[in-house]
Amino acid sequence: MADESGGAKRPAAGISVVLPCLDEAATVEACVSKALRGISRSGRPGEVVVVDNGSTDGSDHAAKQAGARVVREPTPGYGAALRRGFAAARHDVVVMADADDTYDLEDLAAVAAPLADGADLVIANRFANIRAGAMPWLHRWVGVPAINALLRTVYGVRVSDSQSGYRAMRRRALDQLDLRSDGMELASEMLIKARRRRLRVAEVPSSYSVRRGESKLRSLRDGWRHLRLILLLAPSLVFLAPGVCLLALGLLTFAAAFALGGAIQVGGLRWQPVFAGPIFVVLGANALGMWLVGQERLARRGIARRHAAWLPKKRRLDAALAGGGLVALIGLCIDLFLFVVWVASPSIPVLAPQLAALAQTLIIVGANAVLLGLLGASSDI
Ligand SMILES: Nc1nc2c(ncn2[C@@H]2O[C@H](COP(=O)(O)OP(=O)(O)OP(=O)(O)O)[C@@H](O)[C@H]2O)c(=O)[nH]1
Ligand SMILES: [Mg+2]
Repeated sequence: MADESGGAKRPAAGISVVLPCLDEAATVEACVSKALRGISRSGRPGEVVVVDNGSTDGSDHAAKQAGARVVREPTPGYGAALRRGFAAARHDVVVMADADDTYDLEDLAAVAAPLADGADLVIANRFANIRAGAMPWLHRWVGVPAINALLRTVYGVRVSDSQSGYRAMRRRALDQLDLRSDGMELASEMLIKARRRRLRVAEVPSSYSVRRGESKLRSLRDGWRHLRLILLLAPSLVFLAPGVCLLALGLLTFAAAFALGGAIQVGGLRWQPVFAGPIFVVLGANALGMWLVGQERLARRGIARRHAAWLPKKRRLDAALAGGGLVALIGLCIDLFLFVVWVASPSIPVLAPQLAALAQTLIIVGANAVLLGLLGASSDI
């Protein structure tokens, strides 16, 4: 952001409260009034920004009447609305909450307080005081604990209420987060990126009241969007772990195919390991290649560690071409050997199926390494 004189624009030293709002005519006015009282109690200047996505019940008018600045966001969704609100906010401290009167906005100074002690992001923990009937059983005992546990296991995020929509942060932290989600999964994205960028996250006890008006949260759709985001930002989980397992399984299967020389008899079933080995090895090697590419993409955006840092960028394509080419060449040589032996003698040599499977596997894995190297290099340009 630059001002008219060309210098960096400094945010004002007050509080911006951002409220995404979609058809909340019953409550938005009360929320804006409470937020303005909360700002005034904090003793600092401030503003309330309501982000509307085409409400049809007059929410925008009600918000304006109550003293909010209303901005509009064409892309539908909670995350899109919040990101628009963050961009429009003029103050250094940004507080986000809902426009459904479930959060105690008069107490916003308490939520923002840890920022003065060095926190970058503060989460208001609704579980400290949930009013009867404020949160459906499924969300309270299944949805939120499941997302908490996933975030803790996959990313080491340790918060009691990962889905709280009442949060405070500084402008600098918001810029570092570089948020991109359009939907409710923005709540998880914020925590994952805060953790990856080593921001300090604090929690304060808060409360959660019964909502008036219709909830915009759809448990299945939004639950899936959270899960998808958690997986997509974790290439080690999606690619590395399955890749290592498949590769190990493939190598074991190949070893069994060579050692046994034929089928394995399990009860009345006969199993030919020679057919399974190539499938496991090719899938495993592909997953590992995709892990490298995915990890590099996230590292470029500052959200993952660079695992291929030991190999300078300009050497990576050469390494992929040389390594992949060599592996494919070994496969071709085995094929050539089998062809020569077959031409020389009319009978099929011992272990020929195993050797042929190994040859095709090496050709595919080598060629894929070359292709992945080209893909990685082209995305660097
Ligand atoms: N502008 C805008 N606001 C939205 C959109 N979806 C949800 N919101 C607002 O975002 C806030 C959070 O949505 P809620 O429906 O309260 O979701 P929730 O708090 O997880 O669920 P409840 O506990 O049922 O309230 C509310 O103020 C909504 O009006 C959207 O697409 N656009
Ligand atoms: Mg709500």
